[in-house]
Amino acid sequence: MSEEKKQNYSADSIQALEGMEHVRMRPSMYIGDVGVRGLHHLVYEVVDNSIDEAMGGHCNEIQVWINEDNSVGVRDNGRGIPVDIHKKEGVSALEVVMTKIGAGGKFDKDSYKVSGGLHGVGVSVVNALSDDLKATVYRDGKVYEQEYKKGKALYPVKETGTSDLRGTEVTFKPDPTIFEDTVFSYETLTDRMRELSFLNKQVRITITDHREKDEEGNSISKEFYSTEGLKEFVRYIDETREPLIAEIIHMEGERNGIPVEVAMIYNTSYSENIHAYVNNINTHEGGTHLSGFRRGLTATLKKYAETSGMLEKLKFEISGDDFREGLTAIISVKVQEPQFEGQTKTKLGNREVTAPVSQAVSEMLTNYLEEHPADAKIIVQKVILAATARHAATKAREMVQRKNVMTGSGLPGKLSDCASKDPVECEIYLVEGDSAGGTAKQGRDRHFQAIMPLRGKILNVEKAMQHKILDNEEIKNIYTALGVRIGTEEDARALNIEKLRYHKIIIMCDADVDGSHIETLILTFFFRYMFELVEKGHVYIATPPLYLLKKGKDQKYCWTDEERDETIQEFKGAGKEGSVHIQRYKGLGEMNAEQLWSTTMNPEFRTLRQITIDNAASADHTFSMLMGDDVPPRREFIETNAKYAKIDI
Ligand code: 0RA
Repeated sequence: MSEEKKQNYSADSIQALEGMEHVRMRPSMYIGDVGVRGLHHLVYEVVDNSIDEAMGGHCNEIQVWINEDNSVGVRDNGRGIPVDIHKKEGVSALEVVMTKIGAGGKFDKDSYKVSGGLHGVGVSVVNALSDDLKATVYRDGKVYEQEYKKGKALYPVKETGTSDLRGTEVTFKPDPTIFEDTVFSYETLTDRMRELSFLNKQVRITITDHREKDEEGNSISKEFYSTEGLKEFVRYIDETREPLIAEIIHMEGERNGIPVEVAMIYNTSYSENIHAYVNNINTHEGGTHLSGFRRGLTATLKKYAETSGMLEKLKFEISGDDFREGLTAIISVKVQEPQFEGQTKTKLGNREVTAPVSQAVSEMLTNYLEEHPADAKIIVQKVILAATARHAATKAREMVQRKNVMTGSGLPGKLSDCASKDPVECEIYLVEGDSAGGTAKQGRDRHFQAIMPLRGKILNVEKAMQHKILDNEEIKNIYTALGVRIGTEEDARALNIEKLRYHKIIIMCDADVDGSHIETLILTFFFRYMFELVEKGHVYIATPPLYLLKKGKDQKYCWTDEERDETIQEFKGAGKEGSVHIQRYKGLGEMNAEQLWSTTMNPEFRTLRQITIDNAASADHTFSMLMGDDVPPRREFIETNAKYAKIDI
């Protein structure tokens, strides 16, 4: 920092400036990462402030928009950030909020502040990481504004006019020297806004993308408004599943000063879909609130089943899992000082939260069971069926486990393992079909690339019971090859990930409709049973080329239709006689080993699509739709996405 700058700031401002410098030096400490995730986190941070304002009852509309230059605007109709001079700092409160790390809302004792992003860092962090940011406040009949560059105010807050409006508007453009990529995804933001509208009912949230126009020339846009909150959230997630009971079970209230809201339903599927939120953040790793939910659910249902005498003939114990088969549930708690633990800091640690959630669930469920005896019976029957199936599954699991212990000699016969034993450098290709598997085996670098062919269609795990899944030859092979354990009885998705034998798991399918269906089946399996691998970024999709273009001695692989058309022009432009020969690759089998290696497997030239989970609840909805019985919505999805031919979950 130069002497000159120092002179212009008070001691506190110097600290503030250093805070802002620190954010720019170590952005990941504040926003997690500087990739696509971190980029979108900036928007969530700004929106969270408006959500806070809504939760305090001061605002009911939030607008978010992406501009053509990839800057993003967020506007609410709240009270507006105060602009009067902050006593201690000697500058406008707005400037303090915008430029001082950790200042956000500290001087606002009245508002109900529990939100504030995963890292709870505040809008000043967004400012520090933006090339340009502009804040506009509509308050007391006036309009005020201030602009910043890389977090530094360009001028003191100024009054720019009069207005009857109320609220705050922030527009910012992320700094491209900090972020790997500064292009916002409309889909990612849309998923989050939908989720926020369910979690904060009766707030109108709109998202608009000015980069994309519809047929009439209007920017594409979506509006979310939820009257019933979590109840509607459950209905949305289970849209294409068949309900087992008449109504969504729902409760909302406060226990020991902790606001708790829960909504749940049983459906005819066999998967467990519980999404637990703390202060609007999806806590993937669970924690005390989830334990409270499970405890309340198990205790209440068990008691009911025992009292009703329905368990008399059952010869074995019912386990926790059995109560959650075919269950879709959302839990949302608001915690004043959340302790986030776990590897991705998405596990709630606060002990005091378990009992209130457990009590709330018990009361809610007890009431429902008493008022709906027919549904109660159906639920208990489903639990008994799950327990019976699990009993069979335990045997299947033991079989696979035993095989796992023998690892080395016990690897699947179909696996062509690699020479290296260092998981960090090792990759496994899960290849559609034996023949393509053979080609991949010839083409690979056997030092670090393992190949395992998968035969035919892999089981649709959305529609099969657990013991069937664990009995499936292909699925057993995947577990054994990867070296991970099949989940424990308490948690079907808990893997011993430290035993993972390959840090890259690459799904390689034909570039046709069947191939993309198989890809989706495999992804569904990973999402439901090996979530941790997806979450930690171990799962990838290989991208074989779609075309090989030849003219004379020139040849070029193309991955998209646009690329193909450009190459045709390029080849024609070269002026040589003769026509361009176009080969469309329909399957991996049409390539020889060398071609497959150079286009799709050689790390120097290949493109791998890493599968990431932006939004678990939205992915849940997508997978149940893609893999469920409901054919029309599936068709619509595949058609609307055919253009991009990609599946991001
Ligand atoms: C502190 C005090 C007051 C409003 C806010 C913060 C506020 C912050 C944000 C951020 C985005 N939108 C916002 N809206 C309001 C107002 C206190 C008062 O008027 O008495």
